[in-house]
Amino acid sequence: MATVRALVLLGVLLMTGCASSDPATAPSTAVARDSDSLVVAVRIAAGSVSPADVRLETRVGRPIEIVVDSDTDDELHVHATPEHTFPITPGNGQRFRFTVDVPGRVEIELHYARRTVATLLVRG
Ligand SMILES: [Cu+2]
Repeated sequence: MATVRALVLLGVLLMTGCASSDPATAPSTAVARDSDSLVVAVRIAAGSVSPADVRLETRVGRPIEIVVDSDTDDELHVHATPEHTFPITPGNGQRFRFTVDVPGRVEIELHYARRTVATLLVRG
């Protein structure tokens, strides 16, 4: 755990998000894992967003799938190397899949809502 904590601190020092977000500590129930990929369910409804900066751990090369239900347009931004930007439109079950190639801390943001939905700690 000391290594993990050091990585998180390093990430905080080295990386800055491009949108501010409210810090949140409550774990989300909107996250499920299947056998080979990390699935994060995101919901945008009536101006509110969930989850609120849920912290998840994964590893380099493991597929990550964001499943979005939304009632509005937005832009999903994955602060990874390389970064990914996905357009969100109104509708349910929008799936965006990517992998992260570089270990570190990866924020997943909604730019229009100006919220961080998840922060991934990606291990090598
Ligand atoms: Cu961003």
